Amino acid sequence: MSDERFEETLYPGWRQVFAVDRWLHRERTEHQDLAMFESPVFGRVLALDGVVQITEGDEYMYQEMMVHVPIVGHGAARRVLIVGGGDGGCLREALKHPDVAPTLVEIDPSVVTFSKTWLPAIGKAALEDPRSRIVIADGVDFMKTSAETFDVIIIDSTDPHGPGEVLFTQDFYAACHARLSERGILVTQNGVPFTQGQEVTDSWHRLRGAGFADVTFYVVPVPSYVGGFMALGWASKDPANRGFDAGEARRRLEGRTLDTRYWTPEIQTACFALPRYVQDLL
Ligand code: AG3
Repeated sequence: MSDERFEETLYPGWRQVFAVDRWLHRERTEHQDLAMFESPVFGRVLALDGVVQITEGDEYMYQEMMVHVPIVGHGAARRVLIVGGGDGGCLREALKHPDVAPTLVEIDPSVVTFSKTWLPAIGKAALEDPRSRIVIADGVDFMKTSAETFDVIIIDSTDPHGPGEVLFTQDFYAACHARLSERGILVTQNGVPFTQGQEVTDSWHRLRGAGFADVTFYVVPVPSYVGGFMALGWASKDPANRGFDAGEARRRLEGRTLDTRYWTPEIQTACFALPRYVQDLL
């Protein structure tokens, strides 16, 4: 092991430090600082503006929950939009549903290019799959100018600092609401409630303000995100998109088993059970 280190700079008073076996790429793109390295515990890691976005070791936990919970919740999703997620991981999960036609809208083409080169195991095949439509564009512009409708919209963003900030506004949530079909579902990356509770509270108010009938959060542990426990925002036009049991989740897959390492039909329902301190943020 070399003495190289990568220090995450998300919180002024709390640091996580990775030993770096090898630097793979580092660049200041037009939009953000991009760092890729190989670490002993997590394998390859992508950080944007000093914040870990994805690691080979634990990426499945986050990506599977961002994607399968809304798709299974909807039950008949065809048109799925992913905003951000240029690494292709969420796209890969969406493609596990044979009827889904996924569109990915990513603002930073460097994230797509360098993820294909340095994190091929995560999303290269998905990013090159003929079923995937990749659009390099600003997510807000796309949402406001597109005339398309989607059954599920997944906001796979960075935290609300820098380029990701606009993706946490009520205005943007309202634009998503307008692009969703009748029973549509929006899910959002909403931070770590222990350290970023205000983000959960703010998003809850804004998602409700944007007109969704059912707004809550669901949770997933992600070891490489400092604090370890993520809240994902859930905003749905139809309250019946959640609250069903594991048997119903199985029936919706019509005998297919999703090839997953975190998601299970039981977790589809269990993930909506919120610890008291998270409930208190709403
Ligand atoms: N984007 C979510 C990164 C969130 C990091 N935030 C944090 N640790 N508070 C991941 C992109 C993967 N497709």
